[in-house]
Amino acid sequence: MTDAFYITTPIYYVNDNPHIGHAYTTIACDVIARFMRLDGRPVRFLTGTDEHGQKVEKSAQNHGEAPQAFCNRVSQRFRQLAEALDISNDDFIRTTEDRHVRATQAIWQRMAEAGDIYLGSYSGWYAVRDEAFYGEDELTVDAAGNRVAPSGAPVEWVEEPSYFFRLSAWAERLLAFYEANPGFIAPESRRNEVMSFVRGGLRDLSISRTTYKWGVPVPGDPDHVMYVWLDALTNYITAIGYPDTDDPLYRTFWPADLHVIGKDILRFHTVYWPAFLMSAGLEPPKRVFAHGWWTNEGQKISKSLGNVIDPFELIDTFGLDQTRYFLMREVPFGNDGDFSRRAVVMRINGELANGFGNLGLRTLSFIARNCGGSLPEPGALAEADRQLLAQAEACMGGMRNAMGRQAVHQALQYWNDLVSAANKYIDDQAPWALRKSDPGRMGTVLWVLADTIRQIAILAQPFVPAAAARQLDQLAVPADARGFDRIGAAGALAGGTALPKPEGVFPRVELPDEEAGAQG
Ligand code: ME8
Repeated sequence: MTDAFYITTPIYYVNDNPHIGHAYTTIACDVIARFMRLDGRPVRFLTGTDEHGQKVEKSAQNHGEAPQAFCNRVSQRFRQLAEALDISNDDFIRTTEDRHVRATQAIWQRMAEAGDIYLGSYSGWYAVRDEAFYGEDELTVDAAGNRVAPSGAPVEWVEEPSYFFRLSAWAERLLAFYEANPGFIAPESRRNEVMSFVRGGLRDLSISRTTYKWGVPVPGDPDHVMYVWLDALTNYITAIGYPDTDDPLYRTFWPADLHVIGKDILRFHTVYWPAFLMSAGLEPPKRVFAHGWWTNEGQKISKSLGNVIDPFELIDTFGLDQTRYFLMREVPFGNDGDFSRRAVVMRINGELANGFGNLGLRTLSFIARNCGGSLPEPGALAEADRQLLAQAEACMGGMRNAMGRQAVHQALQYWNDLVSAANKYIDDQAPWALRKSDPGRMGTVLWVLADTIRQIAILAQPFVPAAAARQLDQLAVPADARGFDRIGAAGALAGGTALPKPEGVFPRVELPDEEAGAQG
């Protein structure tokens, strides 16, 4: 099936509770997955938790819990987050599941059979927080005089027997792969970053550890556990049936269409992962998109600063659709962004309440009051009517193109332009003035508006699923007529349809007084 679409989030470490960064990546993937489904594509959407490695083991110890019990508990929080965000994932993978241990040992064996794994000993720097090895030349010294990784994570010296993956032998093949697949790494700036890193030469990669136990045992040498990143990356194929490459899911969905990740884990996904796969005789994914990082009111988010944003609290404060919309709209996908409560309120009031919400409410209330609660029959269309309806159809094309490039913010820009055009159309056509002078024309204007709102709501579904559904309910659009194939004349509303009592779908929100005062 050529139009099948497989999209994944990173699997999240269970060392700590979910925060806004996790919610962001997951929402972005959900928006893209919903979009593709509405566009008629068979979609597989995967998320889950990364449960092995030293970082998780230490965290379990700090909590005084056995590692598996600890993982069960924190993994459950990530599931709850997915539910609270109304995420439409098809599967939720945990790396401590049997299916995953099998897949990870199988890929190891394929890589070993290919001659890419050898036993040696590692001595060098390791950052537990990043679960990453670093060369001396990559380290810097922090304000307190300690050596730190480029991410700022503390490093420790490690010396132990280790299996290695012959990554050095893959540099040329990786570069050839990037050249042949210009869309593999996005955005473009990230592609350049990765290519220059690989051009600089690659060292062989340590892929097993002997100084802790919380991992997948290396086949044939249980003194070693696998490096957590080899284990973690393999989740993307475990979940579609690997090592059974004849599994219908594997056959339909591999290679993955899109791994969405944060910019912090680019190297693992665009250097190690395709090399592991090619070594094992498997195809690399089609695309890896790295998004940026959020700061909180201008400050880096960190536990020590105490400014971690709890996504559950955001949903309670602003509402789920509002939170989803803000995160997707505020920042061009791929760039860093700043979270501020004031900015959330401005987006909600400006675009959701005054823009989309008000458009539906003013149109449908007018119909309820003046047309006996049913949709008027349209007469002949005027130029302005045709223009607005044409813009709705063009909006679909623009959004499809943008979403295909993960330009999520741009898709929402097209959508907002359509909302603005519809609001302007009401003011220009002034149906209230036509009520006495030309009721036939008034009916046509209201029908054009209602059918435009229908299309706006259909297009809004991936982003604000609950509010879009309420708006479509108010237009009496049946559940099976809400796909993107109904954009344009194919789904046009029938005149005479009885409409339910209109209600607003997005109330305005206010900042608590002291915050508004302090900042305004
Ligand atoms: O890295 N802004 O897991 P993790 C935006 N287990 N996104 C952020 C963010 C921020 N401030 N902080 C985190 C891991 N993220 C590995 C992945 S995949 C095979 C294994 C998001 O729990 C972003 O998507 O540290 C980042 O890539 C992810 O959380 C890291 O989550």
